[in-house]
Amino acid sequence: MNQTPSLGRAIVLAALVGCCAHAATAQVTVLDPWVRGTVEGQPSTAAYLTLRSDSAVRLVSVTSPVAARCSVHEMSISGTLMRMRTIESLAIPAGGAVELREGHDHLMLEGLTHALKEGDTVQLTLTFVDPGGKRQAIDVRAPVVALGATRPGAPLRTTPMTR
Ligand SMILES: [Cu+2]
Repeated sequence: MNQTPSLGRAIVLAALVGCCAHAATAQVTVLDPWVRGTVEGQPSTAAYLTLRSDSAVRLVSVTSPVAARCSVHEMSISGTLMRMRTIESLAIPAGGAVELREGHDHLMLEGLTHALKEGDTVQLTLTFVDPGGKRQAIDVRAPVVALGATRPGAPLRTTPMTR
Protein backbone atom coordinates (compact mmCIF):
# COMPACT_ATOMS: atom_id res chain seq x y z
CA MET A 1 0.00 0.00 0.00
CA ASN A 2 1.36 3.40 -0.94
CA GLN A 3 -0.51 6.60 -0.17
CA THR A 4 2.08 9.07 -1.37
CA PRO A 5 0.79 9.56 -4.95
CA SER A 6 -2.75 10.51 -3.87
CA LEU A 7 -1.46 12.88 -1.19
CA GLY A 8 0.75 14.48 -3.83
CA ARG A 9 -2.22 15.02 -6.13
CA ALA A 10 -4.24 16.57 -3.30
CA ILE A 11 -1.51 19.12 -2.62
CA VAL A 12 -1.18 20.04 -6.31
CA LEU A 13 -4.96 20.45 -6.62
CA ALA A 14 -5.10 22.67 -3.53
CA ALA A 15 -2.31 24.81 -4.91
CA LEU A 16 -4.10 25.22 -8.26
CA VAL A 17 -7.42 26.14 -6.64
CA GLY A 18 -5.69 28.68 -4.41
CA CYS A 19 -3.87 30.22 -7.34
CA CYS A 20 -6.87 30.46 -9.66
CA ALA A 21 -9.33 31.73 -7.06
CA HIS A 22 -6.90 34.52 -6.25
CA ALA A 23 -6.28 35.48 -9.88
CA ALA A 24 -9.94 35.37 -10.93
CA THR A 25 -11.54 37.80 -8.49
CA ALA A 26 -10.62 41.40 -7.87
CA GLN A 27 -10.41 42.32 -4.20
CA VAL A 28 -12.88 45.18 -3.90
CA THR A 29 -13.36 46.97 -0.58
CA VAL A 30 -16.20 49.32 0.29
CA LEU A 31 -15.33 51.83 3.01
CA ASP A 32 -17.44 54.23 5.12
CA PRO A 33 -20.81 53.83 3.41
CA TRP A 34 -23.64 56.10 4.54
CA VAL A 35 -26.99 57.29 3.32
CA ARG A 36 -28.56 60.67 3.91
CA GLY A 37 -31.80 60.51 5.90
CA THR A 38 -35.05 61.79 4.41
CA VAL A 39 -38.34 63.34 5.48
CA GLU A 40 -41.71 61.68 4.87
CA GLY A 41 -42.66 61.85 1.20
CA GLN A 42 -39.17 62.71 -0.05
CA PRO A 43 -38.68 60.65 -3.22
CA SER A 44 -34.90 60.38 -3.35
CA THR A 45 -31.65 60.66 -1.47
CA ALA A 46 -27.92 60.16 -1.92
CA ALA A 47 -25.46 57.59 -0.61
CA TYR A 48 -21.72 58.03 -0.18
CA LEU A 49 -18.83 55.59 0.15
CA THR A 50 -15.27 54.91 -0.89
CA LEU A 51 -14.35 52.07 -3.25
CA ARG A 52 -10.93 50.44 -3.37
CA SER A 53 -9.77 47.62 -5.59
CA ASP A 54 -6.52 45.75 -6.09
CA SER A 55 -7.19 45.44 -9.82
CA ALA A 56 -9.16 47.48 -12.35
CA VAL A 57 -12.93 47.07 -12.08
CA ARG A 58 -16.02 49.06 -12.99
CA LEU A 59 -19.06 49.58 -10.81
CA VAL A 60 -21.87 48.76 -13.24
CA SER A 61 -24.96 48.36 -11.09
CA VAL A 62 -26.37 49.41 -7.73
CA THR A 63 -29.60 48.12 -6.21
CA SER A 64 -31.33 48.56 -2.87
CA PRO A 65 -34.53 47.15 -1.38
CA VAL A 66 -35.50 50.69 -0.27
CA ALA A 67 -35.29 52.31 -3.72
CA ALA A 68 -36.92 51.62 -7.08
CA ARG A 69 -33.81 52.81 -8.91
CA CYS A 70 -30.20 53.41 -7.93
CA SER A 71 -27.55 54.97 -10.09
CA VAL A 72 -24.16 56.63 -10.01
CA HIS A 73 -24.44 60.41 -10.38
CA GLU A 74 -21.63 62.59 -11.55
CA MET A 75 -21.61 66.13 -10.23
CA SER A 76 -20.48 69.07 -12.33
CA ILE A 77 -20.59 72.82 -11.89
CA SER A 78 -21.85 75.00 -14.71
CA GLY A 79 -21.65 78.64 -13.72
CA THR A 80 -23.25 78.77 -10.28
CA LEU A 81 -25.40 75.69 -10.92
CA MET A 82 -24.50 72.24 -9.68
CA ARG A 83 -25.73 69.60 -12.06
CA MET A 84 -25.89 65.85 -11.73
CA ARG A 85 -26.14 63.24 -14.42
CA THR A 86 -26.24 59.47 -14.44
CA ILE A 87 -23.09 57.72 -15.57
CA GLU A 88 -23.24 54.18 -16.96
CA SER A 89 -20.33 52.85 -14.93
CA LEU A 90 -17.67 54.07 -12.56
CA ALA A 91 -14.07 52.97 -13.06
CA ILE A 92 -11.92 52.03 -10.07
CA PRO A 93 -8.26 51.87 -11.13
CA ALA A 94 -5.99 49.01 -10.07
CA GLY A 95 -4.66 49.72 -6.59
CA GLY A 96 -6.67 52.91 -6.45
CA ALA A 97 -9.68 54.32 -4.68
CA VAL A 98 -12.70 56.34 -5.75
CA GLU A 99 -14.44 58.46 -3.17
CA LEU A 100 -18.11 59.32 -3.51
CA ARG A 101 -18.65 62.22 -1.15
CA GLU A 102 -20.90 65.13 -0.48
CA GLY A 103 -20.96 67.79 -3.19
CA HIS A 104 -19.25 65.36 -5.59
CA ASP A 105 -20.13 62.13 -7.32
CA HIS A 106 -22.61 60.02 -5.35
CA LEU A 107 -25.03 57.14 -5.51
CA MET A 108 -28.59 58.34 -6.18
CA LEU A 109 -31.44 56.37 -4.63
CA GLU A 110 -34.77 57.21 -6.29
CA GLY A 111 -38.30 55.99 -5.72
CA LEU A 112 -37.77 55.44 -1.98
CA THR A 113 -40.21 52.99 -0.40
CA HIS A 114 -40.29 54.89 2.92
CA ALA A 115 -38.62 57.70 4.86
CA LEU A 116 -35.07 56.86 5.99
CA LYS A 117 -34.44 57.74 9.62
CA GLU A 118 -31.20 58.06 11.53
CA GLY A 119 -30.36 54.68 13.03
CA ASP A 120 -31.80 52.78 10.04
CA THR A 121 -29.53 50.66 7.91
CA VAL A 122 -29.86 50.54 4.13
CA GLN A 123 -28.67 47.57 2.13
CA LEU A 124 -26.90 48.40 -1.11
CA THR A 125 -25.79 45.74 -3.57
CA LEU A 126 -22.92 46.90 -5.74
CA THR A 127 -22.03 44.91 -8.84
CA PHE A 128 -18.53 45.20 -10.30
CA VAL A 129 -17.16 43.85 -13.54
CA ASP A 130 -13.50 43.28 -14.34
CA PRO A 131 -11.89 43.78 -17.79
CA GLY A 132 -12.44 40.07 -18.53
CA GLY A 133 -16.19 40.43 -17.93
CA LYS A 134 -16.25 38.58 -14.60
CA ARG A 135 -18.91 40.05 -12.32
CA GLN A 136 -19.02 40.15 -8.54
CA ALA A 137 -21.69 41.58 -6.27
CA ILE A 138 -20.93 43.07 -2.87
CA ASP A 139 -23.60 43.71 -0.25
CA VAL A 140 -23.08 46.78 1.88
CA ARG A 141 -25.02 47.85 4.95
CA ALA A 142 -24.97 51.64 5.06
CA PRO A 143 -26.10 53.57 8.16
CA VAL A 144 -28.58 56.38 7.67
CA VAL A 145 -27.26 59.74 8.82
CA ALA A 146 -29.69 62.44 9.99
CA LEU A 147 -30.86 64.89 7.37
CA GLY A 148 -28.67 67.95 7.92
CA ALA A 149 -25.58 66.12 9.18
CA THR A 150 -22.60 65.99 6.84
CA ARG A 151 -21.33 62.52 7.63
CA PRO A 152 -21.43 60.01 10.47
CA GLY A 153 -20.43 61.71 13.70
CA ALA A 154 -20.20 65.18 12.17
CA PRO A 155 -22.04 68.13 13.73
CA LEU A 156 -25.31 69.31 12.21
CA ARG A 157 -25.12 71.90 9.44
CA THR A 158 -25.81 75.47 10.34
CA THR A 159 -26.78 76.55 6.81
CA PRO A 160 -29.62 75.15 4.72
CA MET A 161 -28.81 72.45 2.19
CA THR A 162 -28.77 73.65 -1.41
CA ARG A 163 -29.07 71.58 -4.55
CU1 LIG B 1 -27.80 62.73 -7.73
